Amino acid sequence: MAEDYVPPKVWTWDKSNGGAFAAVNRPTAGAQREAELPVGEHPFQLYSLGTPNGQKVTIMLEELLELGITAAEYDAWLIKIFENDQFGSGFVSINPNSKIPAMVDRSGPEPIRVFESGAILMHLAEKFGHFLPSSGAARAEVLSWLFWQVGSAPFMGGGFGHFYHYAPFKIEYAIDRYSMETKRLFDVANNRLKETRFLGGDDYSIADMSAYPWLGNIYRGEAYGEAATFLSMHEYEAVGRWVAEIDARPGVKRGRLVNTNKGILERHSGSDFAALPEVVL
Ligand SMILES: N[C@@H](CCC(=O)N[C@@H](CS)C(=O)NCC(=O)O)C(=O)O
Repeated sequence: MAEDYVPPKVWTWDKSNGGAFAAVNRPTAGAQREAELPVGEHPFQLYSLGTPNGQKVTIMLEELLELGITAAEYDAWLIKIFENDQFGSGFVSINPNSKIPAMVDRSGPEPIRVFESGAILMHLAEKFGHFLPSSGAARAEVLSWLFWQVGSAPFMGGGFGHFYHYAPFKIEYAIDRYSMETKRLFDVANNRLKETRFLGGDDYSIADMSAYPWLGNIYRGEAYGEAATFLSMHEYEAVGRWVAEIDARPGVKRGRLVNTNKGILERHSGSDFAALPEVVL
């Protein structure tokens, strides 16, 4: 990256930029090949990968099952985004944005497609009447924190994570800009969590399920190499207290393992977790 780079009048796609996602990213949308999606026997068909955005939904589904809601049973199919599964025609038909997670709700007479992690969380929360207050200030607060997270994740992932960890060469300007924003976002969460047990208030909600995989992974040092040290995670004590509380929830423990090679690549039944050693679960 030359500091004297001058953008040309018209940008053109340089396929060989060398970045970690060079083979995946392109400036166009739509299906690149025909590929049907598999359909399992459960009411919810999830097509995903165990990234933070994917974990939001598997945590929600496992939390609902933990409450004894068997109608939330689901099949979680693996979408290998580094092998371009998200550009198959079946996947694009349920998410024209070609990103995991995407879900089909087959519990009613007609299948309903839902894409975008926040929309999926809301859909499930409203359907089952859990983890989202039904009205008033409490609902507004949960939705505010939910959309705060969905709106800010690209600055943490596509901004900080990309330029600090994945970019083929390090650009100080970009790393400074997104480190600043990521630390500011951690400070927002930390200030809130000094005052309230959960992001939405006293009760655990879809706002926590949305933010936890992102903040938790960076806080624990499980994302972007040395990012926890680089961003001085020890400064965010209230976030740490909240991460530890959520870490311990059984539904969260299971949800974090779905569609990952550390856990289970696909999930079609609660018994799929039985094969995992206790230390993992
Ligand atoms: N705003 C979306 C973001 C989803 C997203 O960025 N998914 C990533 C993985 S975490 C993905 O599928 N990337 C594949 C690609 O960009 O081609 C959401 O919250 O669901």
